[in-house]
Amino acid sequence: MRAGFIAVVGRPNVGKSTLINKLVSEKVAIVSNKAGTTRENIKGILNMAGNQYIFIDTPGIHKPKHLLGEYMTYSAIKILKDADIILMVLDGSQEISTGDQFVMEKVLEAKRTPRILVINKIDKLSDEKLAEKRKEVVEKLGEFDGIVEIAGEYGIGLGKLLNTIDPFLEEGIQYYPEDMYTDMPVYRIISEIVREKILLKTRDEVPHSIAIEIINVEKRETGKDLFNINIYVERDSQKGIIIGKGGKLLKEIGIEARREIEILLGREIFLDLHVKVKEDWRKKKPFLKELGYFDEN
Ligand SMILES: Nc1nc2c(ncn2[C@@H]2O[C@H](COP(=O)(O)OP(=O)(O)O)[C@@H](O)[C@H]2O)c(=O)[nH]1
Ligand SMILES: [Mg+2]
Repeated sequence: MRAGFIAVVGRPNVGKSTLINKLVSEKVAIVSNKAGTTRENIKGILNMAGNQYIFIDTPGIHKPKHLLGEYMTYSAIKILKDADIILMVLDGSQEISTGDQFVMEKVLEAKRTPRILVINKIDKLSDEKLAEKRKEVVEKLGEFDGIVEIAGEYGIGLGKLLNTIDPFLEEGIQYYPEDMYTDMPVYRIISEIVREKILLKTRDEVPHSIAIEIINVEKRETGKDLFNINIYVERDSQKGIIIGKGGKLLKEIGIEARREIEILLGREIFLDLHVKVKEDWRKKKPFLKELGYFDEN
């Protein structure tokens, strides 16, 4: 067996989580068009042709505005030191920005780690634009051990990406059993599914202000288990938005989340969602700790 830990980093929204889900053919990380969707490092494991690829999805590297943001950027940067291979992902349909250059600075700090640049979303690019992009990459970011063009969402270029990673895998190692595709505990995945359904239905500051906590699960010998879940927001007004007129939006969120959780668990459940206000929770250390969004370092 050959294996390696592959850190997948980049600015928010470039398509890191979409790529990893596609690579492992399972939804390990939630995806939305909102920056800040991924809040912690998540492993997606792919076993193929005697190779074990352990992809580590990371929060987008950005300038933090609160303690949660600090934790997110810190998590992404920290993993760069431990990875065997770094994939830096760009949104090919956008100009290379100071944000991408900031990510690159961090990548360069892991001096000896092989680094591969992934130009994503090429479905949005003409051939001419793509050629320009290749030039721009070398001018604005510097040298890589490989450059691969993909459209993660459509599974384009993934074989080429794996081939580019292969030479850097380490011989004689298997880190995880072959039937394991993530290290995320199932309750964490359930919380993330609920959060995703809210992200997809809200905008502005609301998506960033949400936290999910499973309060308890009532196991029932006969019938369906009951999941009691709290949705935290930062303001009263946000609570109103999530509940919606006559409770309409919260009901929709509940139905969509429940369907997906039932597929994950392979059985039917009851889902009881409650919206609670915790003022400015993203700035509060004890609450961040409780949610698992904290690292003493
Ligand atoms: N057109 C296009 N959109 C993509 C592609 N990959 C991801 N996206 C979209 O980009 C947005 C951000 O994706 P996500 O995976 O959450 O980005 P992340 O923040 O880097 O993890 C979502 O709306 C995706 O549907 C792609 O290959 N092509
Ligand atoms: Mg993500």
